[in-house]
Amino acid sequence: MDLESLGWNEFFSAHFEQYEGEGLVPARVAVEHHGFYELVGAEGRLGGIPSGRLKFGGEEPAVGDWVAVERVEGERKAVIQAVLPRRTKFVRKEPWRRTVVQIVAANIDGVFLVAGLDGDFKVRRLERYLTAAWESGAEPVVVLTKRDLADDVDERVAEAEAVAFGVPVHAVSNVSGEGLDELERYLQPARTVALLGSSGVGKSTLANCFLGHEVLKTAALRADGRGRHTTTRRQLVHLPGGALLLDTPGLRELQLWAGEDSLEETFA
Ligand SMILES: Nc1nc2c(ncn2[C@@H]2O[C@H](COP(=O)(O)OP(=O)(O)OP(=O)(O)O)[C@@H](O)[C@H]2O)c(=O)[nH]1
Ligand SMILES: [Mg+2]
Repeated sequence: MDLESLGWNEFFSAHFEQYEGEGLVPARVAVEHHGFYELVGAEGRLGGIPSGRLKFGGEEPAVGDWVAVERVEGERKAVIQAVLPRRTKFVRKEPWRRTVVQIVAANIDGVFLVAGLDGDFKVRRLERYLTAAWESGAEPVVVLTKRDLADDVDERVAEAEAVAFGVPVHAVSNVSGEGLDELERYLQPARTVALLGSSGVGKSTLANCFLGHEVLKTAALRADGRGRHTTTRRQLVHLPGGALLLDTPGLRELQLWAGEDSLEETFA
């Protein structure tokens, strides 16, 4: 697989030069799960283990990152020696640790801010996602799913547009397929788009629609409100058309804006 089709470009190759002499090769982080990494590179998939240097004091790899790795001979494994600088990043704040931010998605060109039109649609929440998306450096697009379940689609789209300040808003159905063709323009070959939004809004279902079959696990929320977070790990998938989608577990909105204003609310 050529690296360009995975999003590699001059920015990363310039930063990689210093590692070439050390015999390292570049790879992209496709999956992260409790400290375990799956990487994709010129030679396909590899399991990734962070080096001691990286674990203690180095930058922690995030999904979407480009890393410099040392191949383990005879095995489909590699030791991650360094994380290349990020072009863009979508971060989440840990509400209980003000100084710690977690990288939700790295090196993304676009962000689909996904919200469902099935009754739980809140414009305020969308505003917070938009703020976080602007900070990421990636181009945001608002995707309102489950249009098949809503009877006031135009009204909801207008409400979203009113807070989106020129960010495109699309209403789609992952069930009937209506509106999905409008999203194709953002899914260009080698372009990485992250799916972000609350649990149950249909992020993984949307990804499966573009993958053409059920690759990612999806599930309805249980009636008692439990059983949320069907997706438990961040994952980069390559679409047949050449774009890369980064699926994420649902975010709790608090984690998007736990900064000064949340403190103000706490101490008001
Ligand atoms: N009617 C309807 N149902 C949808 C649509 N999109 C997704 N769903 C359903 O919504 C439920 C949740 O979808 P998921 O794709 O698992 O949601 P998710 O955003 O990935 O959720 P997490 O992984 O928990 O963050 C599933 O039962 C889907 O079948 C849609 O456009 N219309
Ligand atoms: Mg999911």
